[in-house]
Amino acid sequence: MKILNYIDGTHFPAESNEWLENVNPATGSVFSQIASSHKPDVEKAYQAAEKAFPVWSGMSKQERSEILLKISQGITENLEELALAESTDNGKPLKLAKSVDIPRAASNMAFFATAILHDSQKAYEMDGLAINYTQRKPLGVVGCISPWNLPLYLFTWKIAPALAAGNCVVAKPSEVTPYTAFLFSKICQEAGLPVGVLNIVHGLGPNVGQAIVEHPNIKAISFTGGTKTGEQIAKIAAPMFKKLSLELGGKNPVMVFDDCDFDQMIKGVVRSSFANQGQICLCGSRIYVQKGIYDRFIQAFLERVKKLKVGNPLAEDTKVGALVSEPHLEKVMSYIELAQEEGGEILHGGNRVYPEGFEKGFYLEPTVIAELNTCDRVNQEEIFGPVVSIIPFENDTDVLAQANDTQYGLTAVLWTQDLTRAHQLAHQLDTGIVWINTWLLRDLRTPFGGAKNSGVGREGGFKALHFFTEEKNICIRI
Ligand code: TXE
Repeated sequence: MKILNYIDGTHFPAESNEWLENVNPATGSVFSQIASSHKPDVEKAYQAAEKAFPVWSGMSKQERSEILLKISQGITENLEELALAESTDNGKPLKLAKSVDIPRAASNMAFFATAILHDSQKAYEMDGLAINYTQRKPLGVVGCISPWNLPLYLFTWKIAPALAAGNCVVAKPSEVTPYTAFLFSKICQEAGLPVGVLNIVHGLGPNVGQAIVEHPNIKAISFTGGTKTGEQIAKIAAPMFKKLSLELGGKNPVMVFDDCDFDQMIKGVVRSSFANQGQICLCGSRIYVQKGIYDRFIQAFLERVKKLKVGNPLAEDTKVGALVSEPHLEKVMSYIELAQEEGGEILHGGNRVYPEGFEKGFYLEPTVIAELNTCDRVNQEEIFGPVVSIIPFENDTDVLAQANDTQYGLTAVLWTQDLTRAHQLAHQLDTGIVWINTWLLRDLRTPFGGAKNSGVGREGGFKALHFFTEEKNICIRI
């Protein structure tokens, strides 16, 4: 199979006719070829987007909304095929792709398709002297760059608000997981999205991603990925005064207090540790447990973790699939080695798994480490795999200081029945999101993003729509 670019409503190989191999992480074998594009392909995509802009931005919101809703419906109708593609490309359990990734991609499209109909602007009256109102215009051509962990979910999370607001898009999915974006382009065609409105260019980050960021007429960049890549993007985009929305890494603390609902908490912490093989920027990788329940926690947590079945992502009972690629597996395993060098004790896991019939896949046991301190590298750097570290704590002050002690500030999770404590800590945590007695419960209207080195700006709700617009104040003398 060949994964082609989608430019000006047509599928093309890269101009250079170069290809990248696409590997199925579950089997370790190549299953498709990806167009390996470069600057000229990005330029072609930009030209198509620029040409389409007057038509798309000139349509009524209602017309745009109807097309985006058709795309959402197309995703739902093709759920089985998209879920299988996502699992094959990424290694995630098929069940997860079916229940989370693909339905969420459909919701992203539907959410912004309808949000655009309900947006409104403020007016500012000046004591009978004048009235100001605000006009919001689409920016023009914008760039969306997405990662491999939640491929279609995050791809649509960016392009849906960009398109709804009236922009045309040059988008680049991760070269590691381009399959669902390719299928998505066909859904857009069938839904009647005018040609050139969305252009998808496949290829490597430093070739395609960088060409999008460097393009002088691409007015805004919405990026989700690693913090280092975010830094490079910011360096290029800043002198051109581009708008930037950056969703970057995390090293999220989970705080478990003596007074929590123990059963709910254990289920929740297993999920926040190992969902999607721990490859979600929102996963909790530092688990702080209050001393009074530390031993009970370790016993109950390990009991559950040992039951998580690792293996073939397509099997019904698989809970932990394959990691996304061999280099990524190696990166994650290097942190397990580092943990031991730093004095950590592996309570469970730590080894590569070779399931029968899938020996060449990239599987790793869910890994639980103890005896490390917050300042150790394993507790400071993003591992982005099924690896968690458990650290005991005394009291609220102690845990708050440790939770905030990293360069990251994406999410934090509190497990406690004490509402006062929950509010007090939630207010003092330096993160963009705090979940209390839950994890990854998402309302698409809420601001989504990180503090500190976890990002710049917020996605979600009207904020995401507004990011893709230019605001104009219009003042009328009465
Ligand atoms: O991400 P990259 P990688 C973290 C995670 C992971 C690390 C590296 O810790 O181990 O980042 O992963 C494109 N200009 N996250 O290297 O490279 C790239 O092609 C423009 C956290 O896979 O940041 C892809 O489409 N674009 C994370 C996208 O950027 C460039 C999700 C993200 O890939 C580029 C993924 C460049 N110079 C990884 N270089 C999260 N926040 O959820 C690469 N890209």
